[in-house]
Order: sequence, then structure tokens, then C-alpha cells
Amino acid sequence: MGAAPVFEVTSGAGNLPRLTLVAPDGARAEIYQYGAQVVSWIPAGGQDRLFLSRASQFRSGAPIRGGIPVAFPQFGAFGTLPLHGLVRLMLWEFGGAESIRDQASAVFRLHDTEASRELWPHPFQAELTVSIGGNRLQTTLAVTNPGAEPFSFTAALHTYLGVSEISRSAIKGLTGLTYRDSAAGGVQKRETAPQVDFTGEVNRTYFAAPADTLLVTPQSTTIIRKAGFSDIVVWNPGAEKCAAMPDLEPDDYRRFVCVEAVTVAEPVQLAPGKRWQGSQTLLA
Ligand code: TA6
Repeated sequence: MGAAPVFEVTSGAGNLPRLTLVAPDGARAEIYQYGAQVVSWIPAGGQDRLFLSRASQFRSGAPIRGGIPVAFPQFGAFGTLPLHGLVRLMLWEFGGAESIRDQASAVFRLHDTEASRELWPHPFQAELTVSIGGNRLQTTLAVTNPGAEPFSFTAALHTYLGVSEISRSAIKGLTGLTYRDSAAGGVQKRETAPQVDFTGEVNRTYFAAPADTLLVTPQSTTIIRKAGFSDIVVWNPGAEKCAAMPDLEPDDYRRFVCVEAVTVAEPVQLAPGKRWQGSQTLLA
């Protein structure tokens, strides 16, 4: 344990407990215990890099729209569980915060409950570690199987990155990869374009993606660096789908793009007693 931790737990929107974490250099993050969901990240001397919908609900049973929802044990609708699994709708336990050198980090923990076992009959332990400092935000999801049977899962850190105008934003680093185009009925394609541009709905899963994906806007470049996760999802609902989503304002599709570290093509098989870990680092 290093210098004194700088954190505060207060009552956030909807009276849900919210942790504010501040690094020695002033970098700052806000994280709800509900979903262990990071909703704000301000790099040292910078501005918030995450999108959080002003129309988001903050209540038990509804996901928070924005920030970094954690999807586990199912990504998206690829299975029989609710969309994006169970844990974004569960109250995680705050396991403490610490400050080491120029970084501040906080940990959140969750395990199976009677309600989770009704939907997914496996004991599990999950841990989300959030670390900030300088131009960096790292989120690490670790999953342990404490049971006697193996289980398999898919997972994601479903990151909503704020942009000032989606039509002037692009994603780079995915050229040459095979992807599932969910906005075109799930057909598989090969990415031939030098960058992903946004002129309508984009919902793509890029398989076996390299470590770094880039979000390039007129103002800045953000590196999305993953480890442990195999795939990358790029999602923007476009005008029409956005207008139909009650927890987004009609113009919000212009204000974010999701670049998500995901493991979905090949589910993780976790043997009894084993631990899996995946992380995503945002570099502003
Ligand atoms: O990751 C993209 C996606 O799966 C989209 O298909 C879209 O539905 C989005 O996530 C948001 O899902 P949500 O359940 O939060 O509305």
C-alpha cells in the first residue's frame, strides 16, 4: 500500500452508491457500485472521455447507459440470458482503493447469488479493478470458478467513448480483419477500408483483433488497448435506432461510439478453481 488513497463514496444518481477516485495528478473517475460501472473518466488536465447519457436510468433492474458496462457471463444476445448478461444489473461490493506512485486504483467484487443461479446455474467470483493516472484508464475484469463444474462464458467491457461529432470520428486498426456485420443481418465480411467511418448504424464484431484499436477525432486520438479479450466490437446505433432508445436523447448517436474489448467468438472455458482475466486500457 502506497500513499493515502483518494476516494469518496457518495450517493449518486438514483441514490445509487458512487465512488469518486482521484489520482495524485488529478486524473479522476466515477464508478457506480451498481454494475461496477465506470461512468466518467477525466485524464489529468483533460476533459471527460466517456459518454454518459443524460437520459440514462439509474435504478435497479435497468442498465446505466454509458461509461463502461461490464457484460458477463454473456455478451449481447448470444445466449439465453438477458442482453449482455447479469452483472451490469447487480450491486458489486466496493473492495477498497489505493494509490501507488502516480496511479490510483479501486477494486469491486461480486459473486453469484440465488437470483443469478436461477438464470445461470454456476458459482462465480468476479473482480473489476479500475486504475487511473496521467492519460490512462485501465479496467481489468477477472473471473474465477470456485465451483466443482467447468463453465463457459462470453464477456465485454462495453466502452462508450465520447466524441463531439460521430461523422467526423473514425476507428483505425481493424483493416484486414474478418467481422460479423450485425447491422446487416450477421453476415461475415472482411474489412478492406483503411478506417471505420460512421454514416449510419454500425454494429460489427471484429474477430481476433490486435491489441490496439484507435479512435481518431479532430480533437484527439484515443488508443483502446486490450489484453485477454480476443475481439473488438464497434457500435453506434445511428439516428433511427438511437431515436427509438428511451435512455438516449435523439441526437446522442452523434456524441459517442462504443469500442468494446470482447471475447465472444470463442467463449472462455473455465475449469474449477481457475481464473481468467481480461483488461482494457484507454490512452488519451
Ligand atoms: O455491443 C453492441 C450491442 O450489443 C448492440 O447490439 C446494442 O444493442 C448495444 O450493444 C447496447 O445494448 P443494450 O442492451 O445496452 O441496449
